[in-house]
Amino acid sequence: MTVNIGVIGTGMIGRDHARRVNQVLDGGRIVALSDVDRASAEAVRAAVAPDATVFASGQALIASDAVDAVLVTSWGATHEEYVLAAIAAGKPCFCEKPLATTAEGARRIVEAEAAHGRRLVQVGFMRRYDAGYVALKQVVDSAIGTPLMVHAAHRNPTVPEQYVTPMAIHDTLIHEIDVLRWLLDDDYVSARVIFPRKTQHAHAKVADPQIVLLETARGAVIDVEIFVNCRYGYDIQCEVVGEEGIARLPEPMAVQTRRDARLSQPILTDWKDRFVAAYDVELADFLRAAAQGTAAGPSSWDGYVAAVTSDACVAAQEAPGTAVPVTLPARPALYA
Ligand code: NAD
Ligand code: ISE
Repeated sequence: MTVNIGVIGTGMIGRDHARRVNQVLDGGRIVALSDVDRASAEAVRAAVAPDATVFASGQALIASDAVDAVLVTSWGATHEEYVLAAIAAGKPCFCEKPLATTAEGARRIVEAEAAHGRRLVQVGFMRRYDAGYVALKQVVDSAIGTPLMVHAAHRNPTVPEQYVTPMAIHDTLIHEIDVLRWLLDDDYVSARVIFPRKTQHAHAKVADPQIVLLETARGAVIDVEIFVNCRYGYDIQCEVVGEEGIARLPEPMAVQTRRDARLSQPILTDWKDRFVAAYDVELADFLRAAAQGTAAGPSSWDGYVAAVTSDACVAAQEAPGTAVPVTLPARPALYA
């Protein structure tokens, strides 16, 4: 079966996902596009989806009988209304991170989906589909004993002017918040933030770097360095320290060169390249489940937990060094 897909938000990642559905993956085709900037949707139609209709609004796209399933790739603050509309229409919906920009918003989505009684939402936490993280999880689950600590880093070469201090959590750390919880199969109980000396390369509105300390229900302690003006590349690091050994996320494949008395290896600079294969696998999973009228992979509940944890981390930014509790209600049966 071919799933007819509508894309809401045709910026950087919406365009890339539209390309992926039409040119890389089997099982789906882009039939509808919408963006508040209509010219952007028209440009994506011309570039990668010539058969698509451009809709004047995301709501009209979701309501269209031509659309079986929806990709929400607009700005984070607009995700909630589109995901709720997709659930109300009973259509599978892939939503880029964050599921919602507030925990209450994410909670409303969880409640709507739970009331619907069947999973319809997949959140775009693509790292769970990355071959390196999947391999790391197999080792963590079987070969290094009880996990005690995680040392992680999320480094971007640079960020735009509109990137402000809380975005280090909502926009950037949110990937670690999800993937480390999945990796350890554990939940968070508290968050702390420490600000080292600020890099001269960060603009005025972002404190950079930051260190976030997360404590889990089973007592593991995680430190994540977020450094979004590191200059040298896009670099994701993760090391799990267990009772019996240590496991490390593999580096992306790269050719080593020996020349002029140097051993060297390139480092990626763009997040799109670092997780390109994972984006393919996550969307393939979405298309497979959508063909059955449902959703798989990271759920609304995972999006909600990430939102609650993000809020605690932002509160912790405001009181550096203080442990802020992460408190979750009981998990609805749909997400057991
Ligand atoms: P972008 O600014 O390039 O594109 C967003 C698009 O949404 C723009 O074209 C904008 O006009 C449109 N838009 C804004 N409000 C809208 C609305 N109400 N209805 C319809 N369209 C609207 O941003 P981006 O980098 O593509 O990011 C989009 C989303 O994807 C964000 O939530 C971001 O966090 C997420 N993202 C995820 C990853 C990942 O690694 N998983 C990477 C990048 C971005
Ligand atoms: C961006 O939105 C992403 O999701 C990238 O994966 C992340 O590395 C980057 O920091 C975010 O800005």
